[in-house]
Amino acid sequence: GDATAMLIKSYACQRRTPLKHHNSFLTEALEILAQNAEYNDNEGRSVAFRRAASVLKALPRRVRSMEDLRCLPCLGDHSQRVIKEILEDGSSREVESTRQSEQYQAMKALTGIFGVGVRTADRWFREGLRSPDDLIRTGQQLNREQQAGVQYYDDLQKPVTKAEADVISDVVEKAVHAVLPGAEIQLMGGFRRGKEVGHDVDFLITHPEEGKEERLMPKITNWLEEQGLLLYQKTTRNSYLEKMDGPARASSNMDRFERCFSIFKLQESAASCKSNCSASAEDVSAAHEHHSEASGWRAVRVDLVVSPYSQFAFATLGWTGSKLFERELRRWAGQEKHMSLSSHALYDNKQNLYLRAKTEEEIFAYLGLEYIPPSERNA
Ligand code: DCP
Ligand code: MG
Repeated sequence: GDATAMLIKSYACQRRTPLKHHNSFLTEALEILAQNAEYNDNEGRSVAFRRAASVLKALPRRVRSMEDLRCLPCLGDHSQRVIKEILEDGSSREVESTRQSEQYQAMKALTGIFGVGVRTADRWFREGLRSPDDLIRTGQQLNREQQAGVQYYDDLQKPVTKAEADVISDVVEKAVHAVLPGAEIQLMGGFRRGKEVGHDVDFLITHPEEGKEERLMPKITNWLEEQGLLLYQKTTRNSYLEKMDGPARASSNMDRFERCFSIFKLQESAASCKSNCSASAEDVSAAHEHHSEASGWRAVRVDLVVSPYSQFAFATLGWTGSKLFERELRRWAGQEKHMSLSSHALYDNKQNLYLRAKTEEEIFAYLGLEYIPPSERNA
C-alpha cells in the first residue's frame, strides 16, 4: 500500500472519509483512548488519538502490518504502539484496561445523561457516584435538563434509526410550515452524512426572505407543545452580531444561532409503518408486543437550529459534521489560509473582509479545498 499511503493528506478536510471503512478494529481502540483522554480533560491527547483514528478510516484497505503505515500522517508514537500491539496480539492492554476501568465506565454512563458534561460527571465520579441510578438514590441536585436526561435515560441510550429520523422530519416540517409557510428544513448531522443510526436528530431551518426567521423557534415549539409532541425543550436566542462575533469569535466552535435542545415524544407505530409500508395491522401490533416498553412511544433527542438565509451555507457546513471534520476545517482555515471559519461566516484576516457564500461548494473553493460531499465527511 505505499502508493496509496502517499496520497493521504494530513487535514481530515482534505480527504474523503466514507462511513464504512476497513479498519474499525483499530479505530474503535484508538477512539476509546481518545474518549478517555476527554474524560480526563486532556483535549490535546484526545484530538491526537482522533486524528490517528481518522487517517485509518480514509485508507482504501485493511491495515495488515506496520509497513502499511509508512508515510501516513497524524500517527504519533503512542498511536503506533497501540496499533502494533493490536496487529501482533489482537488487542492492546492499555485499551482493554481503559475499557474495563471503573472511571471510564462511570464517566461513559454519567456523560451519557442528557445535560451532563465531563466536568459535572467528573465531580460526581469523585463523590463516588457511578450511574444515573446513583444520582436518583442519593437525591443529587439536578437542573431541569438533567432531570429530563435521567427520566428518559433508557430511551435516549437507544440509537435513533434513519426511519425514526424520517418520521421526526415529517413532524418538524409540519410544525415549521404551520407557523411559517415557505420555510426550508434540512436534516443535518450524522443522518446527512448517511449514517443509519444516530444519538439524536439535527435540523437546520431557514427562510429565503431574510428576517422572516427571526424569533421563529418559540412559534415552532409552541405548535409542537400544543400537539403534545415535546417531552422537554430549551430554546436559546440568536446572539450573533457580525461586528462583535465575526472575526474575533469565528474560531469558537459554539455557534450563536437561535437553537432548541429538545426531547420529542415519538409514536412508535408511526415509525414501524414508515419503515415497512406493506405491514398489515397485525404485523404492526405484533411488533408492538415485542417492543420492550409497550408504551407506544419513545423519547428522542432532537436539535433544532434556525439560521438567517445569508448564513445558511455556513450553518449547513457547520452542522453536517463530523465533529473532527469541522474541527479540521477550522484549523485548515486558520493555519493554512489565515481565515476564520464558523457556522455563521468566513472571514479573510489578510483582506479584512467577509467572504459571502450561498453554497457549501463556494466555501470549500474559498478555502482552496476540493469539495467533499457530506457522505465523505465521516472523519
Ligand atoms: N457540531 C460540532 N461541534 C460540536 C457539536 C456539534 O461541530 N461540539 C456539529 C457537527 C455535528 C453536528 O453539529 O455533526 C451535530 O452534532 P451531533 O453531536 O448530533 O453529532 P452527529 O450528528 O454527527 O452524530 P450523532 O449520530 O451522534 O448525533
Ligand atoms: Mg446528531
